[in-house]
Amino acid sequence: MKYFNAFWLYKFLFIIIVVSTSACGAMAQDSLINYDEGKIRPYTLPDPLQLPDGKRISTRQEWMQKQRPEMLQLFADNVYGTFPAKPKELHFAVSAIDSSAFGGKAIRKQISVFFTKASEEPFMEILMYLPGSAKAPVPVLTGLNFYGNQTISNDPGINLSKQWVRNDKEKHIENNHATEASRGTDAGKWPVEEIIKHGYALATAYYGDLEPDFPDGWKTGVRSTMKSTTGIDVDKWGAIGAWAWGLSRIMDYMETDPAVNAKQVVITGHSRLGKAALWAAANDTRFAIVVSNNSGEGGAALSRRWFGETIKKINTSFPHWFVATYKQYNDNPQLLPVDQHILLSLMAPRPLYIASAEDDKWADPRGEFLGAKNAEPVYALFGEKGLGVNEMPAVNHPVGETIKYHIRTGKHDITLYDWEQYIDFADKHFKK
Ligand code: GTR
Repeated sequence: MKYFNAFWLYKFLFIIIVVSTSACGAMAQDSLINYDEGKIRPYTLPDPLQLPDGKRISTRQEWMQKQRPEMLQLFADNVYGTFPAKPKELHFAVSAIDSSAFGGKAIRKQISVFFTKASEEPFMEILMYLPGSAKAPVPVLTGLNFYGNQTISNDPGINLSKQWVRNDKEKHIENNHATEASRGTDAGKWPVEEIIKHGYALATAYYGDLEPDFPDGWKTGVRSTMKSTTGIDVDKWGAIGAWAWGLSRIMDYMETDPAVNAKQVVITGHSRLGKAALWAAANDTRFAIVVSNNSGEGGAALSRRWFGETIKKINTSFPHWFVATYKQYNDNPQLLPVDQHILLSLMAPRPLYIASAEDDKWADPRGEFLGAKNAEPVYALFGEKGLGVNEMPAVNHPVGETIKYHIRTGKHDITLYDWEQYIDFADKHFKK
């Protein structure tokens, strides 16, 4: 009996130890995520105007010729990887044009972008709507979508994506494939008629055409399929790099379409696709205006702030998004030679809009605001005005000029309110 008791006692103690250590482990993990401003340790941001040799720059020429290329390279080496050039054999096939979309208000075009000589995979499909009434070439809003082109509208003429798509019951994505029922399931994020009404074209493509979003997605994405063409190994760039590269290929198409004004293309992106939009626009200055919606960690939010998602967390949840070097900063963001305000500075002097959502604490709204704020010195070199305030504005009160910022009420999302601000912003800067 004694032996029996001792056995159960040991077993009981063993269970307690196992349970408590795993609980502690979970607590240690959780405690890495901070939502308390008071707990943020002091940090020093790298100065965008200080050259790596310590010298400070003071002119726009020095920025463009010396500092900008250095900073872009630091982001390539430490965060997003190489950004391959336009493939020589890139070509397009406009597969369908229909001028009866939205009751004749819009012209729908679907364009296959072939990345190699062969007119087959690998390719990306652009869905485009143009205002039906436009006489002159129109400005464009462009951005990638999350679940396939057919999800952005109920328009039955949109080709159904055939690629791998993340399963989602509500969006009717089953067995990792889009179904007919998935049409229009993301239409709330894409106010097509509103965009057309304001005289803009909309161009989008499914991000999974470039790389399916899971750790092994590179095996079928452009990092693999384009390896022999670009000469760039798969580990020299990440999934965000692949998506960003696709945005530049959309831009390539815009330059060939006489119905649009390729000098007035606004690049947009929500969340992880906001990160991709920023990286694309940093590399590709053909994008005239840059919009980042709730892009958070690895997007517009400062990494040195310990609030919401962290470098460690993002690298753990999404090991395929960035290059391996980025993981070296998991526990030491202060050692990163750049921070996200410098990524935003790479947009200068182009108009830049950064947006947050009040309930989107994970993306660190204040960190996004400070990212924008700390890009101001570079914009000032060009005589361009930034936010014009030092503190975060009230919700739904956009601030700024060439750099603009808002925090809207509500959750992590891209809403009609957000699009309305971006259209106003583009109208103002394109002097429409
Ligand atoms: C989250 C991720 C964020 C953001 C978001 C999204 O899970 O942690 O960095 O990118 O996904 O893309 O919706």
